[in-house]
Amino acid sequence: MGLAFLVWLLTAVILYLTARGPWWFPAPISQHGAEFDKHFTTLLWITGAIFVAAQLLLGYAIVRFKSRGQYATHSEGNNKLELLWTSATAILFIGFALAANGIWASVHLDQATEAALKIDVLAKQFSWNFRYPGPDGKLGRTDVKFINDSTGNPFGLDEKDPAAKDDVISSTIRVPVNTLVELNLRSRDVIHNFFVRELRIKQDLVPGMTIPLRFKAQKEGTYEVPCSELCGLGHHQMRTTLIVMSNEDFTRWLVDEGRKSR
Ligand SMILES: [Cu+2]
Repeated sequence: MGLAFLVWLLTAVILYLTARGPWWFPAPISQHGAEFDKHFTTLLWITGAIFVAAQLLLGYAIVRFKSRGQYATHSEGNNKLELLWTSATAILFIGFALAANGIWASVHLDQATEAALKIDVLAKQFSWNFRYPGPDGKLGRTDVKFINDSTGNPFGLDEKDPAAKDDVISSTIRVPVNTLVELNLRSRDVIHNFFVRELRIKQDLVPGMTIPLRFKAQKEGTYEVPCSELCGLGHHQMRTTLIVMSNEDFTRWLVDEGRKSR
């Protein structure tokens, strides 16, 4: 009886901490972030109900089949039951995956239906660099042979290209609120990861690949962007901020920065 009570008590404590615990996700700031959360909550309710039922039954089994001095009997198992719970688990998990597929695809696969603000993202040990097209709307030409961190040219911008002159390079990422943004993620050395909790976005940056990532931030504010792939000794320092600004503030910032870079 004592053991069964302990199992039930632990279940009650877990339920209480889940319902009242102070640790939870920060509020989402994007459309698909809210959808992800809805899916997660549904999933948690279903798996939570199964968990509680299993713990209640476990306690019941302890009480009901407590050793009363008899010998245990050998069981060959029950094929029908095995088949039932294996297929039920499989259907549940495949169902969960299919239900979330649409949200995942809208972030990673859907073509943009509206004009997106394009930002080049370059990760390297151990910093982030963001590049904006500037007032002309065009990203300038780059070449690896121009890459020079000491002169502030991590992207390798070709100074001779007129389109490159007004490109804005920043170590923080600033975006206008309620605007579709398309990042092109690249890495110069090893795998890094672009992670913004409030956007519910997490994407690897893989050397040799340009990976597009779209999002629309719906709330102004400052959010942390920690590199989320162990990338070397300085990994812990590799963090920056995402600043979601009003449209006017963003335009002003871009024009100001564009002037500075010329
Ligand atoms: Cu990194």
